[in-house]
Amino acid sequence: MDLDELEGDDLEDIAKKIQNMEIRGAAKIARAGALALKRLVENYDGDDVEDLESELEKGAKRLRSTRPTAVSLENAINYVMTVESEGVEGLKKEIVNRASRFIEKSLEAKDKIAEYGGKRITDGDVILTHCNSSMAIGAIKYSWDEGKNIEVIATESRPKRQGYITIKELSEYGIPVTLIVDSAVRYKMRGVDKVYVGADTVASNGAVINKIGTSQVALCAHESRVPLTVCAETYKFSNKTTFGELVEIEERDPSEIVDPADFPEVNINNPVFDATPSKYVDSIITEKGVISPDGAYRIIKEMEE
Ligand code: RUB
Repeated sequence: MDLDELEGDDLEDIAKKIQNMEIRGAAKIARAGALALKRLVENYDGDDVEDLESELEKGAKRLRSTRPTAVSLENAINYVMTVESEGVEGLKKEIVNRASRFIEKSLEAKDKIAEYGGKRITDGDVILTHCNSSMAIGAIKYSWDEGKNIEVIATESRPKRQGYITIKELSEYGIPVTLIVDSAVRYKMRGVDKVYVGADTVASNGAVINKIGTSQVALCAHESRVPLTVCAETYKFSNKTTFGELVEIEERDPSEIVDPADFPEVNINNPVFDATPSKYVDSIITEKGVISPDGAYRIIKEMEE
């Protein structure tokens, strides 16, 4: 679902769509979070600035509760809420401007990452991707547009099968794409030249938090000496991890895997993200340039300035 399909939605409508994954992918949920705050102030018809500030805090809290792993959402909210205006009208205007600016910056970052990531793909490459990352797909499409003859292997990405979105998007673009189940990754890795994935969060130690299974893909890539590239905007880098906070891994409902009623005696776990240590990451493509995972701390410090 794209942002232009959220016409008429208020903050709560958008929060629900993020939570139930109608809106998904770390970049899109960040932009949707910014849009939700914009909608909140646009819909506010009171004249009490303290009341508006408290509504904004409540709205931000609600948005933060939807998908806890993606720091992109947290950073989007913080960006929009960093305001100085005092009156109701000034505050509303500033929130609207900052939300629009965040959305714009996010889309600009996507274009830059597509370009930098696309240039690093070479003619004849077979690229494996996991889940559905708009940033990784942007880079793949860029290389295709440059006339490179590439092929993509896409994992199914259980349990929600975001791989179906990836294969639909790439095949409609004309790019040859093969779907595999997640457990076929190691078997297929021998024929792969590069792995391209996205990220929900990048930690200060360069670890990358992305869709569950990414760390297994990374291990297989490492074993076969296939470089793993992460496409991630700088607002996916987590300042909090610098100070020792761990990234919360979202656990979703077991019914996304099977009907728990069919297995009443069994625990069913559905963690939906995992962390890939930096040693398995070759490079991270940001809108500011291509960095090694060791550069994550510097990016975070630059963001603070
Ligand atoms: C999506 C996922 C994506 C990242 C990056 O998980 O793990 O790889 O969010 O996506 P989910 P993007 O489907 O659970 O949201 O590059 O589009 O930000």
